[in-house]
Amino acid sequence: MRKKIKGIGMIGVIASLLLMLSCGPASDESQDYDANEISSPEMDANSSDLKITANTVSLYHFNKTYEAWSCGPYARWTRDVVSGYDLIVGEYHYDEYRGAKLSANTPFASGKSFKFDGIKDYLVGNRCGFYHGLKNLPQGTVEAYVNVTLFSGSACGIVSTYSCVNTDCDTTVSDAFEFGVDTDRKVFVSLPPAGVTLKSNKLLKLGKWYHLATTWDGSYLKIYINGVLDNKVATNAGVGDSNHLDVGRIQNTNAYCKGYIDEVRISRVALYAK
Ligand SMILES: [Ca+2]
Repeated sequence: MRKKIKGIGMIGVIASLLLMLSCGPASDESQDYDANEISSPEMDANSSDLKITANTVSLYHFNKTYEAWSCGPYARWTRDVVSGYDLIVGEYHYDEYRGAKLSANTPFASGKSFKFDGIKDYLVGNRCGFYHGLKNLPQGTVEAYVNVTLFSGSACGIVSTYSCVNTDCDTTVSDAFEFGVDTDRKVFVSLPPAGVTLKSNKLLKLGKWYHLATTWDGSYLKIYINGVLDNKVATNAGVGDSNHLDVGRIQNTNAYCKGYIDEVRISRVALYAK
């Protein structure tokens, strides 16, 4: 009997160790996701990072933030490991660091994600006062790991790009690109200049991690969920030039995300083609 209990104890210790190894550091909120739901070709449970390829335009691991006085207001930003097109998290003068917070809740074994509270949290492409968006991409992929926890009156904006007419950005032109999860729990992507919108067939569950990708290849705009093609629409439209890029918000509709976003990667080719 005693031996049996001891055996169970050892199994418990081993199970705990395996759990620690597989889950990484304790999260600030429970990791409510199903590992089977995350099975994209790029999923690597032993890594905190998506990969950089020759076709990667931008990649944000969201594992760290940096702070400095060096470029105008005291700012906190997160790094684009490919192009240096960093994203500003908050500027002290303006918002007292209001904004998204690093979180240990990530589908990966280590690293961090960004937690967005659904109340004006978003990251914006800006480094030392120089805003940036995306250069024209006739073909491309935008992807991220996303865990929507709640819809608080708006969709969850994952990535949007747009152009501001003046430096204060109080006048914008139509978004060039919108990618998010709508309040009906369907993934959506829009190319407003072309008048093209696509929604997923699949309904996402709240509180679960998914790998969400949208691709455009000159023939089709597509949505992939966990690496599986979900829906597509015929269009030759691509994503045009922009001078701003937001993560966690659809700019034109102020659709702030409530949930977690990790590993945003932008590529100049359509990945996941089938
Ligand atoms: Ca990460």
